[in-house]
Amino acid sequence: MVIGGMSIWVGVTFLLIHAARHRREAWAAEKAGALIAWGGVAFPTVVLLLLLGYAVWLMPAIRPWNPLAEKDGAIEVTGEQFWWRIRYPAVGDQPAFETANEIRLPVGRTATFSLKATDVIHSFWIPALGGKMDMIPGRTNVLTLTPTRTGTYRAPCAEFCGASHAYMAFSVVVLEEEDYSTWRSRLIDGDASVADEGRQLLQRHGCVACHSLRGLQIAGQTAPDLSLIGARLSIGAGALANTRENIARFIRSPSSVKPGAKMPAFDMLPEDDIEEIARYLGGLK
Ligand code: HEC
Ligand SMILES: [Cu+2]
Repeated sequence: MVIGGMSIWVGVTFLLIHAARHRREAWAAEKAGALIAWGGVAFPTVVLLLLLGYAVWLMPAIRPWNPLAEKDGAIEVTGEQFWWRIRYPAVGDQPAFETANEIRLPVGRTATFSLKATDVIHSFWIPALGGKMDMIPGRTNVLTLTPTRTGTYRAPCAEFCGASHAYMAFSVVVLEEEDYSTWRSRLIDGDASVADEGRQLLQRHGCVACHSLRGLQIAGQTAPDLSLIGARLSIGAGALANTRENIARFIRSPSSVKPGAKMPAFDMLPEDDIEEIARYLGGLK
């Protein structure tokens, strides 16, 4: 772009100097007509057709030709005010499972996402990995990406969606195949082995009315799944670093961290209970 821009600039500057130094003489109508036809019609048509051809050639890599056919194996991502519901499909004998606010992918394999929204329009965008696509209530959009390098990438919501739009992001962790399978199995097995005080507090204080946690009998459907939340890079969809103090802070007053967050404040709980829950959740990794 710099080279292209500079050449045009140099060309125009020379034309300007040339025009300023020479006496203007009238152009023959025929010569002027030819200039308009070549410079104003033929040249842009050829350039635009070439660019269009290039874009059409790139398109299959961004969007499958038949999105509906690919939906079955897709990772379903649903935008909610102000967090991301993520459902992984069943693969072989491994069942489907749900998580939130973090997507992990194996490197070098094409991932298909089916994108939805429940309330307002959000937008799915992992700048480091490729295309951006709207998430529209009542519609399913399909996007494919192929991560080629391991690493951690940030993905902000790219469509203004309400008061905490700026606090709605998820992380994408691209892993080697082996690490990815380990993570997947751990998430599927859930936290069933951890049975202690913290888990009982989640039930006693009604957190499970909204939240799910694999291994618990009751599983709420309206809030982020909390399984292995201690292993995530952030809490509150990128709003805070994942530390126990921050988990406690979020529980006490979600809306002072994220204005308009759809979780009630729990600052009336005994401080010991909040600390215990934060310790428990932070330890789920
Ligand atoms: C009325 C439903 C509701 C109840 C009850 C509720 N939550 Fe939430 N919770 C939410 C919603 C909605 C979010 C997502 C907020 C956001 O990020 O915008 C959330 C987010 C969270 C998060 C951050 C999750 C993440 O993925 O980063 C934690 C931790 C959490 N809640 C803990 C609790 C605890 C502990 C309790 C019980 C004391 C509780 N919640 C009760 C609805 C609820
Ligand atoms: Cu959003």
